[in-house]
Order: sequence, then C-alpha cells, then structure tokens
Amino acid sequence: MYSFYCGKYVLDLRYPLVMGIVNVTPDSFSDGGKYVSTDQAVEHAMHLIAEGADILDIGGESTRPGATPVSLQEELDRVLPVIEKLSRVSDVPLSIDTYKPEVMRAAILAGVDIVNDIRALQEPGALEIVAQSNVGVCLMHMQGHPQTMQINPQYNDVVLEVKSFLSVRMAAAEKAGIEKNRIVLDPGFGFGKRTLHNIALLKDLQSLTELGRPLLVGLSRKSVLGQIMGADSVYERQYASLSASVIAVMNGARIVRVHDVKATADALKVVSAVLSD
Ligand code: 8Y4
Repeated sequence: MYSFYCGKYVLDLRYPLVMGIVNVTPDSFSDGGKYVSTDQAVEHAMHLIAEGADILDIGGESTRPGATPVSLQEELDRVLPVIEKLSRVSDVPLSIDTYKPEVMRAAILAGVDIVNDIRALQEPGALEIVAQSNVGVCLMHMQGHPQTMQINPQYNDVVLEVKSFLSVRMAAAEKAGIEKNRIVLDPGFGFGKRTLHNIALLKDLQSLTELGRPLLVGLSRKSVLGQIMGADSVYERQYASLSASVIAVMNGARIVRVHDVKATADALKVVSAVLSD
C-alpha cells in the first residue's frame, strides 16, 4: 500500500512527499515572447530540489482552464531538453506531466520515472507505453476537457463518482500490465469541479484511500482557493495553498504537487511528526 515503484526509485509513502512543479511554458519562462528557456527551467528545478522537493513534475503544456493546447512537436521541444539535462544531475524522481502517448514515450526514453497524466491513460496507446516500461503513473480524475471543463460541472455525488472513475482506470491499468504498486491516484482538484465539489473532495479525501493506493493531490494556487478567499491573484494564494496541502495530508494524501516547495516541506514535517506519533 505505501511503496510506490517508479522507474529507478521505490518511494516510501508512509510519509508525505512534496512534488515541485516545473512549468516549461512561455507564460512562466519568457522574455515576453514565445520562446522557452531550457536553462531557466533546469535552474528552477535545481532550486526546487535544494528547497526540499522529493519529486519534480515537468510540464510543457498549460492545463489551466481555457488554455490553448500546444502541438506535439512544440511540447517535445519544450520538455525533452529539460528532462535530458535534469536526468543526468537529479537525485529525485522526475515526472512528466502529459496526456500524449508520444510525449510519454520520449520522456521515458529520456529518463523520467513517473508519468503524471490528467487523462488517466485514456488516450489511445497510453496504457501500452506505460505498461512496456517500469515507470510509475498518476491516474487523475477530470470531468470533461480542459477548454470546457469549468463551464458547467455536474455531479450527484462527487466523491463517489471520482472514486468509481479512479477504480475503473486503475483496473484498466492493471489489465494492461501496469502493476498496482506503480500506481498513485488523484481526485483532480479544479478539473471540472466547482468550489463545493473541491471542498467535498478535500473533506472526504480519506474515503478515496479505500481504493488501496496512495493519493496525490494538487491544490497549489488553484482558483478554488481564490474563490474561498475572495482573492484573484495567484500570488495571494500561498498561505491558502499551504493550508490546503496540510489538510490534504491530514486527510490521507501522500504526495502534494506544489509551486512553493520550501514552505510546503516545512509544513509537512509538522504533519509527519503528528502522523507518526
Ligand atoms: C493557478 C495555478 C491556476 C495552477 C491554475 C493552476 C494537477 C496536475 C495540474 C493536479 C496532477 C494547475 C498537471 C493545473 N494540476 N497533475 N496538473 N494533479 N496529478 N492549475 O491537481 O496547476 S495543472
């Protein structure tokens, strides 16, 4: 239940780990143009490791609600140089944030240890590519598609529906040959969910642990926190993000995907001390 087999690593998830976000997109790394700097992304990644990141999640396509998709070639051009450089120097597992099977394949060849897929390996060919490797995978729930998912999210019982989706995707992964101990599960905060749905999931996260695999959650800087606080800027969400990570881990999460690694690592030391007592 608590070992996560991912590529070169076996992670002990009896205690919470911090996954640091490395965006290789022009909105976060640019001189105001379209170009993306490999060096800046690698430098940021190394900074996150120094701050205590246990895992790095590298993404080349913004998955924010309404964001425009990038082409396969553009995504590969963004993430591969970063993965190639980091895999030579990093002492923590690298994760690729993608739903595209071709990007998964190239990233695995370049040395990533985890595939973080917001589409839970539903793209044709994705299950096979992960099955033919030894990488770990994060299966995430999303209702709808990134461009439209926040228009009208609807659930009868959000916790039950997320749980049943994750159960189905975990069964599909195992049937394809991906061993259970290579899987972590994620309710997908903000992905086709209203504030009330996100709060219901955070409150009742513990029930998702009944699926028998560790939970990964991402709430860092998300709009649900802005909604709760009444603050629009993502830069006003750091304390709320930290609170959300602490609540998530107290309620059973074992990996938190965050922008602010140092603050989160400190907070999770306190949580770990309480959990292990
Ligand atoms: C401000 C900051 C506004 C961030 C929106 C966002 C998750 C994920 C994302 C997650 C897993 C995001 C790739 C969305 N969220 N992967 N990815 N779980 N496993 N939005 O919750 O950070 S991107």
